[in-house]
Order: sequence, then structure tokens, then C-alpha cells
Amino acid sequence: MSVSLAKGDALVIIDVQNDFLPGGSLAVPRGDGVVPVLNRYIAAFQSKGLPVFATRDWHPADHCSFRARGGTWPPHCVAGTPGAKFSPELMLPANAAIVSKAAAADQDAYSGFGGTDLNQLLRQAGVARVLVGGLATDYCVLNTIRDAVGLGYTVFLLADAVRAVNVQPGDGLKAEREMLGLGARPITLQDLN
Ligand code: VGL
Ligand code: ZN
Repeated sequence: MSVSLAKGDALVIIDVQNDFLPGGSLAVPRGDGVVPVLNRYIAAFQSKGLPVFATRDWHPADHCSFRARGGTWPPHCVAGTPGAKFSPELMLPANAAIVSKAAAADQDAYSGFGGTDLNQLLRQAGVARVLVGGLATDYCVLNTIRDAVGLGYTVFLLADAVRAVNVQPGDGLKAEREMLGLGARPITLQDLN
């Protein structure tokens, strides 16, 4: 497939935060592999003056998704801590729109649209097509893409810029199949022109 970036396109980068990278508290296997690839997508968007959005998990220290509160996960992405920072290697443009999610103790959100103003921001920017990559394939990427399709966006999955947690082996592949089944189109850097 060939994709010409044009007005109405936005890059949406999901949760490329230190805690999801090797050495982090909820490290996604090979999660760091998405960073150089995303940097190339960022450069392509910047060279065309197109907008970049970056979501981040932004939890309070007593978040409901943490094991201490009966949730699934070790503490991660606690707002304001080093683990919640974007990867220092991710070349986010100065004008990237940052969208924080799951910032209330009793609300979790795997989707970048969950309890945020991402949809309004995209609409205000005249966005019709979103290219989505980041972490993790089987949680926040999957749920963001589900919502993006449901909200009527044309969705491209950046297949070379996602990695899965794989709590169960195969979760990442299953998530990719689901996203494609919903209508998301898989692309890689080679498809950009
Ligand atoms: C995520 C698990 C817990 C994600 C966030 O960004 O995919 N996964 N919180
Ligand atoms: Zn989380």
C-alpha cells in the first residue's frame, strides 16, 4: 500500500514512556524498537507541516489499575515521575499535542480517547485520518484504534512501530488481527511517499 501524507492526516503516538521501555516498571518486550521508527514518522509529518499527537498514561500513585488496589499491573507511569516521561530518544516536536489519560485514581483508560479531549483536538485540527503507533499493541494501541474507527476516522496501524505486552502469548497478534478486522489498514515506513 502507498500512503501520501496530506492535510487532514495526524500522527498519534501512544504511551512511549520510560516505564513501558526496557528497564521500566511495566516494560514491553522490545518496546524501545518503536522509537527510531516513530522518529522517522515524526520527521515525515513535520516536513509536511502535519500535526503530531502523543498520549501518555498519567496515573496517580494510588491508581485503581495497580495491584495494591486489586488491579492488574505493577505501579507504572505515575504522573510526574521519571517513569512517566516520554522516552528521551523520542523526537517529539515542540508543538506536539500531549494528551494525558487515566489521571484520576478510580478511572482507567487504555484508549487515548478515554476521558480525554483527543477527539475534540483532532476535529479542531481538521483531522480525518490518523496513523497510530506506540505501546502497547494489545492494550492502549488496540483500544485507541477501536475508538478511532468508531468515531469515524480513517485509521492506519503503524505495523513497524508497535510492540505488545503479550501477557498471554499471541495477544499482540490477536490485537493486530482485531484492528485490521475493524478496518484499520496496516502500513510501514516503506508505504509512505
Ligand atoms: C498500558 C497497561 C497498563 C498501555 C497502560 O499503554 O498499553 N498498558 N497501562
Ligand atoms: Zn496504565
